[in-house]
Amino acid sequence: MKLKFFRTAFASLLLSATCFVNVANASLITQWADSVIDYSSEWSSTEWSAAQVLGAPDTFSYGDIATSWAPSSSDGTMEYLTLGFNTAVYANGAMIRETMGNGFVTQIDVLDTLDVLHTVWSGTDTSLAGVPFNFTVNWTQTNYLVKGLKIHVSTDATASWEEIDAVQLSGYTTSVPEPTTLAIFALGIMGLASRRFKK
Ligand SMILES: [Ca+2]
Ligand SMILES: [Ca+2]
Repeated sequence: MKLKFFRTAFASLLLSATCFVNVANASLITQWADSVIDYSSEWSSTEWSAAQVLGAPDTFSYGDIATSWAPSSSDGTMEYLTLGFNTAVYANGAMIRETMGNGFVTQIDVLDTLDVLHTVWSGTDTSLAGVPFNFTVNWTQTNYLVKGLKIHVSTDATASWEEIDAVQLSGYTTSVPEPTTLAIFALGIMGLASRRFKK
């Protein structure tokens, strides 16, 4: 009886320690886009270029401002930007800073390290109009590493230009174990523990 109690307590302690280590290792990082991989169009190669979305925000007012990307057409087209990030992560969210014609994102794909695109969100972009707005989307953490984002834009969202100042990716540097994985791991530890006590 006493041994059984001790065994269970020992196993629980080990499992708690394991969970703690896993959570501690899985640090959430957020990063700004670091490179332009591809784009449908850009207003020019300097002002309103695709490269204007790189790095931290630098468009601090709402309006037609050259430090944001604008496609070559203000209406009637479907556009996209594919952006790279310095550190590949198990991604769980993105933030797109809209600074003109807000409400234009139609779909977000993540680009994995084997260059395969996966759609993680599509729907209605509910960004507030008239102010720089951080459109934030979250999804279930990917079980593969993500190195880029493809953002789909409809220029028919508003009668004005549609413009993006900056894009952020969030995710974990290590894969967070799923509950089933943890349960199997716990069973393994209990098995090991009971074998040790039987000797
Ligand atoms: Ca438009
Ligand atoms: Ca910018």
